Amino acid sequence: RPDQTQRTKKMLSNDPPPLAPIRTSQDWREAIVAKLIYGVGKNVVTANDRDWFVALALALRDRVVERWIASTNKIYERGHKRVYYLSLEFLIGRLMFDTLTNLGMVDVTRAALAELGVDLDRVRDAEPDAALGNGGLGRLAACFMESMATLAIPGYGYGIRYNNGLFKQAIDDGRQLEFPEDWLAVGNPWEFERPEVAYDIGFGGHVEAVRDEEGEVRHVWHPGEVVRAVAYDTPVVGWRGRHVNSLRLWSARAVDPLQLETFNAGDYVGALAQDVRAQSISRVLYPSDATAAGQELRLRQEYFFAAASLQDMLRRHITQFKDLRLLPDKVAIQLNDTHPSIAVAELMRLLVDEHGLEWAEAWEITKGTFSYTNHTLLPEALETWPVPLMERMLPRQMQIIYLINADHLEQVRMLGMGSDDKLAGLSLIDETHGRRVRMGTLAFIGSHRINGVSALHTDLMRETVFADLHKMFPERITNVTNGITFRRWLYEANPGLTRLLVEALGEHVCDDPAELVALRDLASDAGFRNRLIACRRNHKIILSKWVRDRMRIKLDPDAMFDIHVKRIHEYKRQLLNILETIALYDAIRARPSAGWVPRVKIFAGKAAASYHQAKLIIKLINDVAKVINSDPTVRGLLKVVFMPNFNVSLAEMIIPAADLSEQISTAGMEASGTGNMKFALNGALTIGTLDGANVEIRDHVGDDNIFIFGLTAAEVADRKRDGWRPHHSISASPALAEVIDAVWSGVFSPDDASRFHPLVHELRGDDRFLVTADFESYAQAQRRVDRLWGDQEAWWRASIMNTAGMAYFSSDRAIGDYARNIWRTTGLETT
Ligand code: B1H
Repeated sequence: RPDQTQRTKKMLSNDPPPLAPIRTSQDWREAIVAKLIYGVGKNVVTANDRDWFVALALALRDRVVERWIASTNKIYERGHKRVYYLSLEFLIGRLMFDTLTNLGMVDVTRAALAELGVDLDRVRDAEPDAALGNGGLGRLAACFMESMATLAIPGYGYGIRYNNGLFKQAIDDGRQLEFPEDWLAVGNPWEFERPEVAYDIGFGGHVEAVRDEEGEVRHVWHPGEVVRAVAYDTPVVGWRGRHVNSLRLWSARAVDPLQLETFNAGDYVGALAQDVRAQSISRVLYPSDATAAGQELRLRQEYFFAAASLQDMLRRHITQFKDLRLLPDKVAIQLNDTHPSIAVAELMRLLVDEHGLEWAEAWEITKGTFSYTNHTLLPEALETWPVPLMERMLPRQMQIIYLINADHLEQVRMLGMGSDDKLAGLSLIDETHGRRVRMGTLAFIGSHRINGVSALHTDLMRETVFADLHKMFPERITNVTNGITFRRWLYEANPGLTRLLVEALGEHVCDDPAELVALRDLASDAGFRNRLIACRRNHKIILSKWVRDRMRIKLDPDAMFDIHVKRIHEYKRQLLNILETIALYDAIRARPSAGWVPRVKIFAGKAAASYHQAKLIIKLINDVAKVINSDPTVRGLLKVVFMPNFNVSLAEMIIPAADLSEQISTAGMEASGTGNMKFALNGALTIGTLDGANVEIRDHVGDDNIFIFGLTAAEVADRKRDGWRPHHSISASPALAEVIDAVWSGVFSPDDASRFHPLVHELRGDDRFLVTADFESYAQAQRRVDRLWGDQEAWWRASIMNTAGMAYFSSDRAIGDYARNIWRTTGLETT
């Protein structure tokens, strides 16, 4: 009875058997307890916080799965275009409150657990952070996944399921120590292993040219090594649970994990060696941020996940649409920086070698399908791979890159840009320091759109790194300013502020942040202000407790919380902040009763393990903290704290407690920044340079409500062109000169006077990040901050204007921009 089966299948696929609806906390409590017993194997008496976390996650996942299957079916049935977001990083953090919030189940869950004597906040803390990313780039990918689900855009994230995410940072005697992170140690209840979704990925070997029956040459790649990629899927729930997308992460293993003959011969380690080598690909996240990782294993990671993802999406496309020429209509692939850009060569290989398409047609399909986001112009972050390494590891892909380059350089000549120096700069092969493949150029010419991540950064892309490519393809570069998901960074991190916003503006503000502008009418409303103050104070107390319990430092919640949290990097200039902190310390000691604004300076962030200068900056901050925090003359006026192990969950606690947000990178170097948006959304005032998205934040919150200082990007470029020397800046600022002398002579390192000489050498020598040039302007901006703090009414008016102006920085807006201008698609209709 074929029709009958078809009908039954259809009925079931459209209508997955519904779970009992959750109407009351009792229903929900029973569902959770059932998971605790049958999913975790514990009872309510023996369960610990982690058991409750797993039980709740499994119960929630059931509620998500129905919607997930329905969403997936709908994508298929509508024949809708799919968006694939390829990223080596997804810095997700915890998922429990994302899911609860987006399903509207926070309150019912709190009540259900309370009936069992269990505290939801403790269960929340039992979830480990999924830290599969370094910093802004990885967190952006996570925000984008949530927004694609919210906008019901059929979006699939593809990445690597690292066993060990970003290292754990401990601070010992003021120094960073790194420990492996182990987020999977307690199991991951959100994911589904898909052992049946597995692809074989080749490496090395040789290429054979064979002639087919028609006399055409075909290229067959015979890899020397094959590694298997296995899929793990995590559902991503959008706001109000209307749509659910998939994050598919690949895990690596050997095709034959156990060499039985070797084992039987007694070589037990050798018998497993292939599996160890294969698994090393998905073992650990490279901990570099805004620098290229540059190791052979990293290239293996990049190819492994790009190749697996392409095979997966081509299989899905061919099953549904049969015709690869439809790829650009039905598939958009977004490359998150150059890290997945080997996919351009790999797609060409699949289309030409495996599916027999003509080269020219394959190239049009490739360009029509890919687009590429650039996240940094820092030269040390632009990926290039040595040609000999590529030839050895990916021989066919390297041939294809040469062929792409030949066509590309031919086009350069046709456009009359073929002078020798131009050709050398535009070539896919950089010949200046050994022969290396320029992955940025590959991503650029293989894409129909290339975007920067803020207006300034996109302008600089056109003027600097991609100037010649921009001349060749003047329509290709476009801007999509970054955004953040308000669900996590406002509703979940700051429920108090969210409640105030809902009471003031109506529930609808949660669905359409554009309505936040109406808050401007309340900027001078005393009642609203006082409730905001209470909410901020509450978060400052929570943060103070954390610092007291873990660091034994007492903070005054009535002091200004001045916060600088992000990766530690010279261009982000934590050094500028701590130098100005020392100057402030000197000034307070000189005139202790001059009416200083009490401040708490909070720092947090990780340095790449091999980045010595950044690690020394961490040590300096900690050494300065030790001196200042134990000096009775500044007690109650100044404290310095370096919070260890900054991560997504810590950010969720810190950001709502901030009065002042430090965004002080050297202009032209921070492509966008997204922390800047999170702070401003939560009502912190920004002290910042005209860099990255700070420029647009100023435009949206108004000049009077942000503290801008320092050289502009153009001025920085001028200084560098004219042969910048820090000498004049240092001698023009007695305060700065004194601070640098103090650091040099060991005032903060009496046990090792020369400890910070490398930092001072840099400041007095090249000062590549223009710390000394901006010092005075920064110090003056800090005194403007003090003055505004002195007028609390004015301060809180500015704070409200910040929250009110942030709608533009929602990742829903950013994803809307990508969908319209780059992916050429829309969301599915949801009801
Ligand atoms: C950003 C990176 C990055 N830009 C190389 N570049 C990496 C580069 O492992 N690597 O090799 C890892 C990360 N990350 C950041 O992206 C920018 O610095 C921020 O300004 C920006 O906000 C963020 C998101 O666009």
